[in-house]
Amino acid sequence: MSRFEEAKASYTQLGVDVEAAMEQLAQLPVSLHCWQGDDVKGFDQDGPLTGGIQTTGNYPGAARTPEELMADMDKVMSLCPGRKKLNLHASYAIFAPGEHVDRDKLEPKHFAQWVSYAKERGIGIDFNPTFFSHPNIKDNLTLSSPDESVRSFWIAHGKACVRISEYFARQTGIPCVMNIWIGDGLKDIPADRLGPRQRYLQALRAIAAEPHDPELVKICIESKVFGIGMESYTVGSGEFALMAAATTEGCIPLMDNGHYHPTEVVSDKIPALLCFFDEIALHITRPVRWDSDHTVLLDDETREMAKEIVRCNALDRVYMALDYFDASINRVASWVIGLRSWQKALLSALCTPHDRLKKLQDQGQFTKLIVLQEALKTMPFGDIWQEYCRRQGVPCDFGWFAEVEKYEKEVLLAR
Ligand code: RNT
Ligand code: ZN
Repeated sequence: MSRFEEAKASYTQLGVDVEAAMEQLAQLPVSLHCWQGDDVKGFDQDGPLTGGIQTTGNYPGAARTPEELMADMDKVMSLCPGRKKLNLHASYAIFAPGEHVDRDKLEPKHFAQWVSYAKERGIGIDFNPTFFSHPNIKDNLTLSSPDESVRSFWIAHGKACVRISEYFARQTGIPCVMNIWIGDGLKDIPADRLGPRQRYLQALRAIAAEPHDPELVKICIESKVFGIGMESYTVGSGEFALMAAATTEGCIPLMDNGHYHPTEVVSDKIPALLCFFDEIALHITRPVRWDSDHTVLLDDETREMAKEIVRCNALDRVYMALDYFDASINRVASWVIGLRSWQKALLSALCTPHDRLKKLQDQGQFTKLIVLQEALKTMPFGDIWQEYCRRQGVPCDFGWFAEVEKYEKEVLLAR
């Protein structure tokens, strides 16, 4: 018997159908964030990354143009199993030579090249209005600014993005998840915590009221605990974003697992929100002590999040997107490590006998439960993963990096 056949037999004994697991995983789209390739710079402005987030590191080879970014993403997708989706930010608009429009005036045509890219590869597109890295951020505020002209500029941006999202969905035939994250906040002690939140809520509802088909455009709101330079107060806090999503028609909460206090875990929040929302969305990242956006790995919390999605039977209710940016290592490798890690976490979750484990919990057999949970940790999962990669036509864990090294030498270092 091959190693795979042997491993499969061990799983069968546990009541796990690995063939079904692999088939199911192959259908699940994971959204690949375009911003890992260029340190979240985008193409619509030359300034630095500002507005509460920061990339660290200066590894050579960052993408400078849409062509370079597209080529890098192709390399990533060729090295990762599973279905993908493209996750774009509005700042990645592609203008005709000499053309430039501000963010409140963006139109579908500015993303036509991305649509062609997605269509040629048979993938959907997710979208994000870009409320950072822009001169119209006044005192670190956008949608919550007390300045009416600032606020209306950003509301117009949000509305333009709803229209562009619907265009993506219609063109690709796949619904578009549009996520709103604003870095709005204050460095020091606030004098008014309520006003900015009321303005943000009103602005969010104005954006969500832009006419759209709710089956095609899924508007999300992402919370955060704090941002760089905004340490004392975040307008879009956890409670705010959750309640805003709950009370705004067609709005979905998005949890980024880097956006909570260090001992809070999103894995525990997933089933909590699934009690109330038909659909939820995730940004999968790796926080190290804070929202550091390290490359996603197959670590305990990554695995636990995947387990929750699977055992809540919520694979069709959770939109999964990667969100991190590491400029300290090869960016293409970072992307591949993260996407493959999440795929592994999902496959491992799909190869877990959840019914059996749940039953032990419900029967109060806690000793047996912990014994089985520990035994599962050393099951021959690697052989299942290896077979999955083989069937998907991508290299194994020991094989893919050679291709990235070659790509670095031939393409990235020539930039
Ligand atoms: C920032 C948020 C947000 C961004 C992207 C680029 O802390 O996580 O989702 O990372 O929109
Ligand atoms: Zn995020």
